[in-house]
Amino acid sequence: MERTFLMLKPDAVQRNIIGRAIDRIESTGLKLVAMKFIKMDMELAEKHYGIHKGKPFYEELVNFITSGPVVPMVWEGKNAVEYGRKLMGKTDPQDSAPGSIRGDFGIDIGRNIIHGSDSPENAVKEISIFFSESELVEWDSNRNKWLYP
Ligand code: DAT
Ligand code: MG
Repeated sequence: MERTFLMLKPDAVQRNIIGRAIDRIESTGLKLVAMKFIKMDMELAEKHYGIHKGKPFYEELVNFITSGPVVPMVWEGKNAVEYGRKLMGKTDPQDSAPGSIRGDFGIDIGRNIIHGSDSPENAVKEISIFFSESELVEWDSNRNKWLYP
């Protein structure tokens, strides 16, 4: 089973979208492994978004992500990284299909509700930035036998 890192951004928290976004993720069959409610500081933001340093939107991005609380999460399941990206939609909500989180709740690329890992390698990195090994909860979901043959 694969793990992905998903994080609700400050706009999702401020607009009271936390519950509805998590409902979509949880309903698919992905299993929650870890979750926090935190305000990121600039050091954490620069670690998380370091790969975008130098891009024209970088300053706005790190200022935005530190502007209020976020909900970092780890979810586990079949093909979790790619499936997570599908649930989120495209980077720009304007390009995101209706039914996706960004497509249904966003309108501007600079306020796109949710972050999600783009590869299994980056998922491992991002999970380790936000969570210690002991915060990743091992548990058996009783619904798994109805989700997987
Ligand atoms: P994603 O979040 O879909 O993985 P990304 O990693 O390319 O997209 O960029 C990280 C975030 O930066 C993205 O969620 C929103 C912001 N961003 C990306 N491209 C942008 C652009 N052209 N203008 C403004 N913000 C942008
Ligand atoms: Mg990305």
